[in-house]
Amino acid sequence: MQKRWWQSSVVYQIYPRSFQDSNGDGIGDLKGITSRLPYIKELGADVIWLSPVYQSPNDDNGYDISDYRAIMKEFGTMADFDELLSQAHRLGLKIVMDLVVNHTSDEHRWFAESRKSKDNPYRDYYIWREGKDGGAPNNWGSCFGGSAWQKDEATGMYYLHLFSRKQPDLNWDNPVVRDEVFDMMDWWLQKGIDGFRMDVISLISKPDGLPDGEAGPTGYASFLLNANGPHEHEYLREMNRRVLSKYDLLTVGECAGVTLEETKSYANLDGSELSMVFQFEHMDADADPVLGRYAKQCKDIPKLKAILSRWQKGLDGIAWNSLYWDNHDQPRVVSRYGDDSDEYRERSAKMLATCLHMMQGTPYIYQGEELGMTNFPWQSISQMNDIESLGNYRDMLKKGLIDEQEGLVMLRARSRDNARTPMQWDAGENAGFTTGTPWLPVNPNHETINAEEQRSRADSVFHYYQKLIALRKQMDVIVYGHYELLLPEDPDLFVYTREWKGERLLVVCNFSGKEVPFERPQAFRDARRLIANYEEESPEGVVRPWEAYVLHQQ
Ligand code: TEU
Ligand code: CA
Repeated sequence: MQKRWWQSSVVYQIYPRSFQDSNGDGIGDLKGITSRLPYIKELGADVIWLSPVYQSPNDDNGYDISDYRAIMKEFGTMADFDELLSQAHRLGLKIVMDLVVNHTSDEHRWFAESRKSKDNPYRDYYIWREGKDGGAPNNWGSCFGGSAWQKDEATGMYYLHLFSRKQPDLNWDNPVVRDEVFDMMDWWLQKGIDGFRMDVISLISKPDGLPDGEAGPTGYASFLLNANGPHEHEYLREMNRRVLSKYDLLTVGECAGVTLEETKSYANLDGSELSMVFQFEHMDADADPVLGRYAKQCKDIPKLKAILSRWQKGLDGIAWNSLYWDNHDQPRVVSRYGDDSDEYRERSAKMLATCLHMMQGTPYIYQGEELGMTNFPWQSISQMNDIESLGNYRDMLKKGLIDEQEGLVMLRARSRDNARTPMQWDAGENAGFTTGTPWLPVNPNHETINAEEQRSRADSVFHYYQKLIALRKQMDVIVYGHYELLLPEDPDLFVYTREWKGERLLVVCNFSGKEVPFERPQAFRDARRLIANYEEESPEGVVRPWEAYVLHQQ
């Protein structure tokens, strides 16, 4: 198998709005990111994924782009971007940009033209349909609540928006749209960026005839109808042929609704489409089957183990996995699957990191995950910003699926805002994120959870991530080893092995705060400890609360 650089890389995701403010306006920016590159270098990550920095009215915090070749004013200038890119490359860090081309902002000039008239040259850049029975063309719901269709007064027709009404979907069936997108991608690649994370790329080919979907109680269900459409792989292979194949890139497709089988095409090691995908099955493992992700948590460790194991074994030797718990859309994993109390927060954060980073695939670290940052203690919905959380809250309230108190409990656990509170750099004012008023409140626990404190303490979560990253750089068995799950039915222990050319690892993770019985397999009786989140060796026959360790057998 030909080895690719991104198979042994570790990616650090930055949400620019919340990473580092440099001019005191309370909003993160490019100069702030540049000032923090040495921190990322020290952690050991070698690729940075930048969430969108393009011109945007920020209806969805930059995932609604009004000019793909300009930098959002709040983030700085194109000169600031060029400086960030050259500083990153000087430090040996690669930059992967966020490509958002399933939709644009409604303030993009293409849409401003398209909505003017039915015969405008840009009309077919977007998806317009006549209404049906006095309403929307079909029953699709937006991922952000409400209908996926917006009636436009100028022509009396409806346009499709799987996300907010300010994010009209592009019509990928129009070859001119594909030309425009590929041209823009090449423009960025010519500047020297190192790849793309492709936003909801699994939704670009809509189902023929746009048929009604399963009218699930929330929009999320019908929006997923669009995943892996009839021309999906045709368009990605065209993108690969015309653009990607001319460079040596990391490309990761964010693929809502993608299956393991489909991923063997999306992320095939033959390089015909993308390097890898973000799949969502493990992210939906604790979602309510009816109310979706914005519902009471239904944590089920055997289910989580089965899903991740299926992907580990299913892609081995055929395609490539991404590995992630956190990103800007997910609640903080230490609050979701760990224990964010003072007693066990660091221990469980290290356990979760061990579980993920010892798997086959490219690991992604979301800003603050390396510190064990937690969800925010929201007191009221009015503190929140996220269009998806608030849209689903209003939708479910209106449909009588929840009451206000249930809604607050739900959003406190699941809102995307949990990932978007400012990065916690130090114990000082606003955690060192800004000298101004932060656009979203800083977590009060920054006084104890912050980068400065952890960089100075050898047994911190930060230094534990540093060790995991260093091990990946040294050991092929971590990068390429074959995966086997042990104890599939155990409700608390996640135990698996990796094997590569005679080297073997045993990875033991306790997803509970209990002491759990465990007999070490004979084959690892005299193996050495590679990394562990308890100083002392494990007592015989048990695994301690939130314990993680890895044994290495040459
Ligand atoms: O997210 C796509 C997507 O599937 C989201 O609906 C995600 O699954 C959900 O937020 C999880 O609750 C991408 C971006 O990551 C997200 O920030 C944008 O809001 C969305 O696309 C539209 O661009
Ligand atoms: Ca700023």
